Amino acid sequence: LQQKGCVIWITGLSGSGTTKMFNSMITSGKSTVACALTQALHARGKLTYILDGDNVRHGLNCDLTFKAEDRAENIRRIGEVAKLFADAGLICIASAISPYREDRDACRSILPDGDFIEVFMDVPLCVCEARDPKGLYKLARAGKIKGFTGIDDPYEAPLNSEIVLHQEGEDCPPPDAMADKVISYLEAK
Ligand code: GGZ
Repeated sequence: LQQKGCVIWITGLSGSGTTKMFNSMITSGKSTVACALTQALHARGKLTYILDGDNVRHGLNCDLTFKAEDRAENIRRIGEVAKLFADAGLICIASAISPYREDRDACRSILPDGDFIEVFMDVPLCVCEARDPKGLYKLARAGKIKGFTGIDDPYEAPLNSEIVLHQEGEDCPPPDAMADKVISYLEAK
């Protein structure tokens, strides 16, 4: 197997990748971009594994809440598992809100230089909230979900991520186009 492992870390608000097509909402958040990316990598013969915060919280991390210390532990575990996959030579795509810079940087620090590629889904809160694919922002505004990222819990935007995927309102690029941007970065490296 001739493949060098690495971790592609996708961070951003909940609903930060939802796209609107033909007047209907398609939820293509961090997870959908992760899927598009994995397909594009498979087409190039690369082995990948997706670690999705929302999914991992059903199993490995089912003991964790959304309090700051539990989010930190969620991210720490995802980071450690991602490192194991990278050690095994896979491209591990981790997708989680990962709202704290310190937690993301800790995941970066356990990997060799250059092997942690941070992808920031840079979407304004108002856009995510307007899209609200799962109705969670509405519930958070109504006080039915406490400590929701962006509403009454912080999101610390990356300062130096390797890749920034911008999306604004109607101009949201489809997940494939976003995946292509990541692929171009990897090829250039
Ligand atoms: C943020 C929450 C919360 C709170 C439930 N805050 O968009 P989604 O719905 O499908 O994905 C979100 C997911 C976030 O899990 P992560 O493991 O990525 O979070 S973190 O990295 O901060 O640990 C969202 C849903 O869970 N969700 N409650 N309070 N998102």
